[in-house]
Amino acid sequence: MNKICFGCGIKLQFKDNTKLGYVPEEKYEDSKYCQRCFRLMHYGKVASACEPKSSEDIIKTVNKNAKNVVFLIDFVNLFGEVINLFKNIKVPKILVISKSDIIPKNVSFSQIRNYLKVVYGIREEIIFTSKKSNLNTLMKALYEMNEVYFLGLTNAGKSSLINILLDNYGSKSAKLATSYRENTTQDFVRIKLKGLTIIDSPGFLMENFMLDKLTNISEEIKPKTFQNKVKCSYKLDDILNISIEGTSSVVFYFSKNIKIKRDYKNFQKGITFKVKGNYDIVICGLGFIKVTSTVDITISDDLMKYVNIRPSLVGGVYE
Ligand SMILES: Nc1nc2c(ncn2[C@@H]2O[C@H](COP(=O)(O)OP(=O)(O)OP(=O)(O)O)[C@@H](O)[C@H]2O)c(=O)[nH]1
Ligand SMILES: [Mg+2]
Repeated sequence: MNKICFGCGIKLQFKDNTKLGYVPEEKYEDSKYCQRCFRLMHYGKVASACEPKSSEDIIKTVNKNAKNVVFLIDFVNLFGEVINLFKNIKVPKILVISKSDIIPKNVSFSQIRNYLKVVYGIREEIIFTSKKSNLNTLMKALYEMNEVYFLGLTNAGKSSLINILLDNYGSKSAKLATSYRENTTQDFVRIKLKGLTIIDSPGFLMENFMLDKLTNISEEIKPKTFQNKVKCSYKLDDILNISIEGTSSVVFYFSKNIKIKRDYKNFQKGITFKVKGNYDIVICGLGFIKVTSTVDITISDDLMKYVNIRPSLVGGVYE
């Protein structure tokens, strides 16, 4: 009989310890988890992941098999490319803005909701949740369904949210594997929660997506504002260096672990482009920078793939 790892959804096997799903033969019968998930859950260690499922494959499977979808996006990853993944799901769906605890206090949920409707034309129900809040509202929506797929970018918090739902409304023992690394869940995992079946999914991976321990945002974002008058460069630890020319307020929305240093002498070389006032420069997976007036931005060539421009999410004209 095939056994599936409850942590990541991959088929358990004891033939090859370099492949996914490996568990030592003597442990095979009793194991619920592959060695990778066991180590991840107990020691925070993880072997490098295998070839991940492509976004197209995930969407194809879901559009073919799913009856309902809960799609998670966290606050720092609300931009066109991710919204398009949501739009490609053709079955009844709800948008969940996950990790709502990282949203700065000066940004209201209704502001974000309104923005998503006006800028991206989202008509579906939008629910804000975190590991600690608003689970009842989500649960109420889930009880209307028999079966639901949880989808979203890698690291959006799908498995964590399912674990919390299990904790609060069902079994306390079983746990899905979670981590700040990408591609923690490797395949679909079916979970029973009372009369409901939840299917955890491997996250969508984007090539242009920054993810590491430092950039993982674990608490409320505290925006940092600078008044830009002359040309300056802003160095975000060793992750990002960006030069800004023009008179504008510049507000950084990043993890508080990332230190920002302004420099008036050493400018960034690379690609220069104009950003209009009340637009955001989104650095995928990391955070975003809001400018209130038109500025010239310079960023190194190799970091350009992480950049997305969007109408300002915070305090724009959509409030
Ligand atoms: N601040 C905050 N962090 C969260 C929340 N939920 C999850 N996280 C963190 O986000 C990271 C990713 O969580 P996972 O549940 O593994 O994400 P996933 O969507 O299942 O990721 P994949 O399996 O790779 O697709 C972990 O470091 C979690 O601790 C939340 O509500 N608030
Ligand atoms: Mg997961």
